[in-house]
Amino acid sequence: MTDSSLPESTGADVAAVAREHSRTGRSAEALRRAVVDHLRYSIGRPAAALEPSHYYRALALAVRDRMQDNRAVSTQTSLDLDSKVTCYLSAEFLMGPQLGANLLNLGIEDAAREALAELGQDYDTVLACEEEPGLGNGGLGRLAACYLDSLATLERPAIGYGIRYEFGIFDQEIHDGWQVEKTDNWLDNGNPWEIAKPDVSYLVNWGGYAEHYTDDTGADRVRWVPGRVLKGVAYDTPIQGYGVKTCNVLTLWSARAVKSFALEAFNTGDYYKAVEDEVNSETVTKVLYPNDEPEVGKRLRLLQQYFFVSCSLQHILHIVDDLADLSVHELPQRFAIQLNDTHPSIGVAELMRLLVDERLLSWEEAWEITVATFGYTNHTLLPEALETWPLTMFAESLPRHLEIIYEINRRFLDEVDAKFPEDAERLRRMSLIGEDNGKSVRMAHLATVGSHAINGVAALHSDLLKGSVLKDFYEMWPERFSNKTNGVTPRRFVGLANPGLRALLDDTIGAGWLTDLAKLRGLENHVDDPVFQDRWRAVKRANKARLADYVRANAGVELNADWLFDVQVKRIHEYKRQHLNLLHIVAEYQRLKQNPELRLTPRAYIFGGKAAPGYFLAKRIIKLINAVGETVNNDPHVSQFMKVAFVPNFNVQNGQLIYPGADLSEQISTAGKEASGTGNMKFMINGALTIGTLDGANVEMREEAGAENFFLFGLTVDQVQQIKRDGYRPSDYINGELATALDLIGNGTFSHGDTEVFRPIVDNLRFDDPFLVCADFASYLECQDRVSAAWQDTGAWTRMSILNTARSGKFSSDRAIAEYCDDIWDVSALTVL
Ligand code: 26Q
Repeated sequence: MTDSSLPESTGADVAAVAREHSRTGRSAEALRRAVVDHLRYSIGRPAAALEPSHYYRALALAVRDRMQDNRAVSTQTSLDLDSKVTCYLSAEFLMGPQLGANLLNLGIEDAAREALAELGQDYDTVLACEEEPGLGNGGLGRLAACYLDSLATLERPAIGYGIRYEFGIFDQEIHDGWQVEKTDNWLDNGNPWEIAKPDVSYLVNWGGYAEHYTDDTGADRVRWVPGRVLKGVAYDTPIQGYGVKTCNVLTLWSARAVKSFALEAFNTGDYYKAVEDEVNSETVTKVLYPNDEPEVGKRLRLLQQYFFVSCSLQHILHIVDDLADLSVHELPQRFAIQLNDTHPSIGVAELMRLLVDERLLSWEEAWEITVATFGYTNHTLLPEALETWPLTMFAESLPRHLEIIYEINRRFLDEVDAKFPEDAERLRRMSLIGEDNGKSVRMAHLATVGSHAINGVAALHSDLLKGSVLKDFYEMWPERFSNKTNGVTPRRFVGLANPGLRALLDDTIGAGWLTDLAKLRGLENHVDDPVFQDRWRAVKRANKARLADYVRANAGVELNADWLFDVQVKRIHEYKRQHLNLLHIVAEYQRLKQNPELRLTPRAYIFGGKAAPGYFLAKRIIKLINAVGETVNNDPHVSQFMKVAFVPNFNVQNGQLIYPGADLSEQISTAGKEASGTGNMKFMINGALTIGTLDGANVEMREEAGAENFFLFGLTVDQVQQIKRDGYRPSDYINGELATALDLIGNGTFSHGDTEVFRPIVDNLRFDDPFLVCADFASYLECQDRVSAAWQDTGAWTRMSILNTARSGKFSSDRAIAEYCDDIWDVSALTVL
């Protein structure tokens, strides 16, 4: 090391570059030196033993150094200028691989490529060594990650708070067509992005009882005597904005034992119980729970939620006290806390407890602060997905919080009663405590009552929220409700995922679109230019070839990149209707079998997605996709016109390969069921056309793209509700090609004669069909025929593809975050110099 005392250079001249600091320099030479330093001092492997994974870690550490430098300045600026900070509380952050994204945001991709080349390493090989942190299930977790990117890029001070799961979402393997879950060991090779902060740690109580007493002044006080105490330790990951100095932070909490807590605090003398408690403590942040599990209401899940929320709120109050020398009364002026769904909603009661029991504020003062600080984003209307906790479990786990919730409820119901007198039914509906099938705590009600702003995630979803799940609350406080349509970050989902398109866009409309996606509208000027159309097609063709390579290697299916690539990737769920897609495939198969002269538009059907391990039907749908694929792909005649591939282990990393390679995006949920969808937006930005229902953000995508550039089918929300009211009978719709398709699946055509394996799916559709697959089938089939016809006119398809990208600007997470900042958080930009 020679130059650590020298100031960092900003000049580009050779002498200046030579003097650049190894920890902060942006030139290829400084990066090369940094990598060599880290290989020696942080990784400690002899040169002869170095593999690409070592270079990955060294480069990651070098990149982290550069972000830490920005991070220090960002924090200082924020403190100096008394800025307001957004705290985004989320049980999930599905970050995806970090190295590529951080290099892009720092603007040092080319320098890194050159540095690695000088060291004899291939850039893509080194980047591919990263094990992605899968700390989320799907849309909700990925949304949180996109929002962190936008907050930093828009220079808004922000902290993400979550859980450092040791095991993220399981890895999916496909054995004999079935999903097999493998544990995700993402930390096995260490995590170069995080910095452990053992000194940033808080105690978290659990269980026990609440003790009421009178203090010296004669005031009534409450002390929580816990049954257990855990410790939360912070792990910080820097979040670098694109093209700016701003570098925010994601703080994830990891659970530790409090040494000898049981012995010292209570001195019960039960040594083995104490040891057991220590072991148990660390299991709290071991594993991410999959959604859609039939068995919910697990005590450990409640503990996870309370654990990370308590640590986060204690941290925020610590900043208020010690660092900024503020009074807690100023909390809402300095911090906006957003609840990403109800998972962190226990925070409402926890902040009340911290303010009333520990800071000795009056109830009224504490409540005013709490409501002014919290905002709540709802992500689902599915009644089975609304979080409730059995009252007895809640009482045993969080006895003091239950008392607080009762008091919130008492005052709240008084307010309701004052506004809507003598309406007992309304009080029952709105209570924070549910009385149907055993008493429970309704977390969505707690989040709503404790927040000054409540929002849905797409226009339709927000309207449905106001009209159904939260109708009574909307009538109570209409001014608190708004819509914030989701968005996705163009940096990752175009900049990184689609370098070909990025270059074409830079060339055609100039740089600048990556931070102002509305600029894509400029493409409309080129939509009829044949030269541009050719370039557009060439980019898509190359992306499809890249995807075909991946599918060959990972699904064992050979695809022709000239075919129409029809893609559905998302969690496997009945409401998302992967089985509707399959029924169309089976119908096409049947058409070919019946009429060998038929010349179908050749299509590759590509699926991907995980099923919750305990979700019986979803797992069988995966098996059916693979079974149909096997039959179709191995039929010499049929496979000239169609292929079916299931890409195993859909995640952020392979998503970046899949979205840009799609011609057609399947967004076919039952109207009213998909809150927003965000995959739909990733496809659209990358030039895929959508076949979709009027559900979630599809509605707005179609509005933006123009109805003529969107393949619409299916029942509307109103029609779905009407059919359900009238008593839905799937048999009314099962005829013609649908009847044949169901017969084929049931009679063993795709299962070597086995008539049992798919019976649960077929029976479900024939006799129940809760998501109206049968009712929408005819419309879907007719729409798919229009898709096939449209594909025949290459020029017209290309035009539609260009227009979809051109009109996708609204779906940038920058737009969404700007709206949150302006309408809910009141957080403004803070330029870091
Ligand atoms: C709850 C209790 C116990 C265990 C797990 C859960 C749990 C975990 C994750 C429940 C739900 C989730 C995730 C939900 C989710 O991803 N929702 C999606 O959010 C997206 C972002 O707003 C929307 O675009 C999707 O429409 C919505 O389905």
